[in-house]
Amino acid sequence: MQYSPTSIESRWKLYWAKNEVYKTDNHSDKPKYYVLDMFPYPSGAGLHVGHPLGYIASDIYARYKRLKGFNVLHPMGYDAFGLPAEQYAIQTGVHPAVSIAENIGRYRAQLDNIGFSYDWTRSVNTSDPKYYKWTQWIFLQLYDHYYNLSANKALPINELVKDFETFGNTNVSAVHTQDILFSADEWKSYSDIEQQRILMNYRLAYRKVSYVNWCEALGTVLANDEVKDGLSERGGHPVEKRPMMQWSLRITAYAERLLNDLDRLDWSDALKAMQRNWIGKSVGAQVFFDVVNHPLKIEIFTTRPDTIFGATFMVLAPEHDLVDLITTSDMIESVKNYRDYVASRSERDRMAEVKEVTGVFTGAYTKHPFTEEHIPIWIGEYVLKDYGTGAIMAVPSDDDRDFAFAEKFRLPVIDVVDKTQNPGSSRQDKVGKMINSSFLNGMDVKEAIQYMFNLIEKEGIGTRRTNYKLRDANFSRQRYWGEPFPVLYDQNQLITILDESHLPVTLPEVKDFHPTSEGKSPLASAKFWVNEISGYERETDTMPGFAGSSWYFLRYMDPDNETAFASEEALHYWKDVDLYVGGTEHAVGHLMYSRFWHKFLFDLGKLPTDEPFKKLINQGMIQGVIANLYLQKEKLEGRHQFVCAQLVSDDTLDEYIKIAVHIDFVSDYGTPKSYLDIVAIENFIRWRPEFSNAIFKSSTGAFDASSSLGQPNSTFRIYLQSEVGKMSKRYFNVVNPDDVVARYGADCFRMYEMFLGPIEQSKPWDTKGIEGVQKFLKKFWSLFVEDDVFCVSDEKPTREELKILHQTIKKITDDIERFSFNTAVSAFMVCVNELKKLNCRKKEILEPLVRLLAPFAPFITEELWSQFNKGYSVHQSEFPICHQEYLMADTIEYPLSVNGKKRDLITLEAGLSNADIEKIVLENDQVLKWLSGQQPKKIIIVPGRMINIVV
Ligand code: ANZ
Repeated sequence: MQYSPTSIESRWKLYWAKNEVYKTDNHSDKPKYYVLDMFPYPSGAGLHVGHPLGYIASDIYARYKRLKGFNVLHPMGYDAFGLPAEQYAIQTGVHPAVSIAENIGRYRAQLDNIGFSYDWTRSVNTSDPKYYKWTQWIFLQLYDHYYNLSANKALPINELVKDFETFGNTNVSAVHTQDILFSADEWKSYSDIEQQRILMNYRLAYRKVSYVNWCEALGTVLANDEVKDGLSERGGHPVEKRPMMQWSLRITAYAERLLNDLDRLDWSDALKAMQRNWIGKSVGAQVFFDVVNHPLKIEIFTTRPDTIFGATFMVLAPEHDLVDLITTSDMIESVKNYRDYVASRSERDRMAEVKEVTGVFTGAYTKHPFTEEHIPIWIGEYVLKDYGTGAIMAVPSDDDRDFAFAEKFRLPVIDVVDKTQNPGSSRQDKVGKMINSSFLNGMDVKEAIQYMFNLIEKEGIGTRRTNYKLRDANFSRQRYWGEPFPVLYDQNQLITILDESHLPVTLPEVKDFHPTSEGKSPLASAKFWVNEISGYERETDTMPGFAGSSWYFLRYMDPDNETAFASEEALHYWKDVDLYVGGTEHAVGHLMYSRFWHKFLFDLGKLPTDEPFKKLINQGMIQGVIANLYLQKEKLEGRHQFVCAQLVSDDTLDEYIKIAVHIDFVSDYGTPKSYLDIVAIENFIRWRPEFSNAIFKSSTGAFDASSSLGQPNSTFRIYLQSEVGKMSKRYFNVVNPDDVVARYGADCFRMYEMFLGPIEQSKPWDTKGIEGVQKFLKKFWSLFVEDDVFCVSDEKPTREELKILHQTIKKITDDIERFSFNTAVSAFMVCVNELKKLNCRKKEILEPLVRLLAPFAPFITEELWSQFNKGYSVHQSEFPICHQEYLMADTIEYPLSVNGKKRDLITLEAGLSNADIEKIVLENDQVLKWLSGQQPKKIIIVPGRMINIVV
């Protein structure tokens, strides 16, 4: 029997599948444990070696927990709706369902290749109508509920309607968008359309006109987290703000619970901080300022009411409704121009730290509520329309942005906090004593803040108010490849919601996947589908990518259920995810939306827990080496690019464009940070023909690639440099796990990925060390097999061998519990080396060792285990237990005393009985000397510590 990973792997893959070794039952006496991976979007590119990093870690843990006697749920599925398949459909006409099915096939093969212990019978695909039926169902529940603040949970909208019918809404305590007060009679007098409009203010899924991120090139609206620096994350296309009627989810209703419940989660501090910042709670007050010569009031939001005597100007968001009403005639022109300028800027640009300070004066003034002084009202882009009240009192002495504004427009600054006692404190720090502030003078800042909150409410000039940065989530996309909404509109735009019996509303076939020119989804052109139900039109938007991924972890609990998203029994058995492993890129989007949906379903009484993911680990990224060619940007008479031969020093790199090249290209033609010669240039052009018209130039002359291919000329060289960065198709640095597995075996691949470093860290892929892991596996094999024969003996192990085994069991158990897999791999290496040195072939040592390694290297261990003829899989065995007694040293050095006085040191074998020790002691020369023939009265032995002879 030879160690051949390929044949071992194919045999056991079949065996596992045939014998359903990883199938998990919903009925078990064992305690449950749920290990979840963030499911992938099955892209055309397939998996690269970076993707399985987290999957391997979670698989080790799942296997470990199974061996520890848990009933482990460890599923995998596909987040299959989304843009790339649709873009591909637009380009090629291939239906997204077809390309996705193909990609899923490839992903499945790649995952199987790595030996994951998923229960594939539970797999989900979010684009499968059997799955999205329930995504649509959850949407209907959101539509049918509102958030009641007294109950602090979601309640049926019908109950709210009943309240409206009996009391109006004056006493309703519910999260809502707009304040419109009405009595019961007024409510009853409203038309259906009016009532619908009012209820939209309360529903958890609702429609409103909102400014959305419109991306012309992609023809769709993007979520905030899909936009980076004013460009679409996918494709880097410009994004502008546009008003559109959209579905939204009222996640803001859950802001406080999403914030508070973070404390209960076993997540990293960094991740929790990201969620806290995203929610962005701030406690402040709304204060009203009268507008001079107007019956109007400006409502501002401030967290620093203590600084009110330092407010020297007001700033409104340029889009603020009052701007038109207060702007004086001489300022209309400049205000209009400024507003046009701001409309072209993204929210992110406006918030950016380093930027030019901009703004204009409206010509109007407010009256300070305490000093009655007149304060000029400006508009400025740094004040955002959608935060707080969209208006601020500016206090340049204590706020950096206000200060920059005051400096630029020469507005006065009044110091109101004496910071002299707190050297080094910044403008924003809330430390010091109040000055120039009338009745606040002498108070500490924190004291003054509280004093002002009370005073503002007492004087009736404002109210305390908590604000969140969190925004309701846009829930509409103008795309084909997403869940259709179960929503109909009649001629009056009155909404009818399809009930559960009409679900799923499936995607119709369309010929053209392009969004329509009015920015509607391709579904709008499927007229037969849109008008299928007479008298109504269907909603043609589809749901965003996060819809399907916000609850998939619940579906795995009961994936084939046709009458519910999962049975009550399954939900109560599995409860929540015990361990979730995934990338930090989902820190706010997916993880926030999933928590929101989970809490909502909990409010409905459907779930036994109100948080989905108890423990969460973010694996780092496996990076690639990006090799770049530098081509000079210069042009010759409108002709092509040059490639320069001169040495490029780091500070002249700006003049060059970088072109990522395949790493093989680099290693064949020179190492990074060197030059490529003419042969390399020719090969480069063969590989990237789009550069075949380039002129390659050196200090001595030019080389026209198109006409001179093949002419050797060693003076022409291309500059090369490398860096560590993302592994991505676009950098030509992708390593396919299939290739690594084919060469080294899946066990080696798994252990090598773990060996690369701590799981949370990012690290470059580098195959240098992989041979070390391969050697380890061969050595491990050779403990069991000599000259192709399995030769494990029944001989009793020595203390030393037992110690090596049990030390390793202890170390591996601790490491797995701490998710420290790289140190575990090293510990295995040390253990095997030591046993090899002792030439240990004993079953009592090697059999537990196989079970210990099984989570890490499932194939080789299964093969060796089969030689012990147990009749079941090693993955259905038990994890070995460390016995403390074997951990002790082999020998112990005892101080030997006579009548309490130390007379000698003796070294004894560990584990001797007291009788054995007495016998040895009484033969000791020193003892014999001190006894001088007498019999000892007593021999006191403290095991492992000391021996005393009383004479
Ligand atoms: C006066 C003041 C004095 C403020 C001072 C700060 C420091 P957080 O903590 O982030 O909630 N603000 C309010 N609404 C704004 C908007 N729509 N756009 C831009 N800025 C806005 O910040 C609250 C503070 O941010 C508020 O308190 C307000 O400025 C500003 F020494 O009021 B402050």
